[in-house]
Amino acid sequence: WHRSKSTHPDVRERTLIAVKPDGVQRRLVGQIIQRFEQRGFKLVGLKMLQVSEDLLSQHYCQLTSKPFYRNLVDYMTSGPVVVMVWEGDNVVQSTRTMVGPTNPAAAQAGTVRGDFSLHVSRNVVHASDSLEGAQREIQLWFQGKDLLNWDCYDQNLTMEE
Ligand code: IDP
Repeated sequence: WHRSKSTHPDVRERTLIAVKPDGVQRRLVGQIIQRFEQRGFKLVGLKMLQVSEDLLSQHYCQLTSKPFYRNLVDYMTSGPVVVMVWEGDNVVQSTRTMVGPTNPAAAQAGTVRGDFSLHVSRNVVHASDSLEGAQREIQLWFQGKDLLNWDCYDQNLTMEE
């Protein structure tokens, strides 16, 4: 994405998506990535890691006093996660819709959680829930140098210039 070619002065909206340990163990990484790719969003960062409790407590800073927090930490540190940054118009809200509500019991078929999960404590995927949240989470999980500004050859077909 060359700024000189664009009428947009800044990089498009970005969000943080993570495949949680249950999704990685169940070999769902490819299918989850495919959904965001085929929608037309652009992948600008990707890594696999074993999450530290310290990172998690920052990521879930609003949840540390919840009764389920200890279980959440155990779940999220039970194995590797695959964390990604996706870019595109309205990407925060659109990917939240594609992921479905926090509790998979309420998730519609066709959403990631509605298709792949049953329980709130094993809901396969994380997606930032607001623009501010996305910016905070992206900074927490990625260094700026690990996010790429690149031209996707078909972007004139998927995005409005
Ligand atoms: P979100 O992941 O849809 O943004 P949050 O409310 O931020 O939802 O909760 C973060 C994560 O904490 C959820 O995805 C889920 O894994 C876990 N969680 C949320 N509420 C509960 C609960 O009531 N019991 C167990 N785990 C929960």
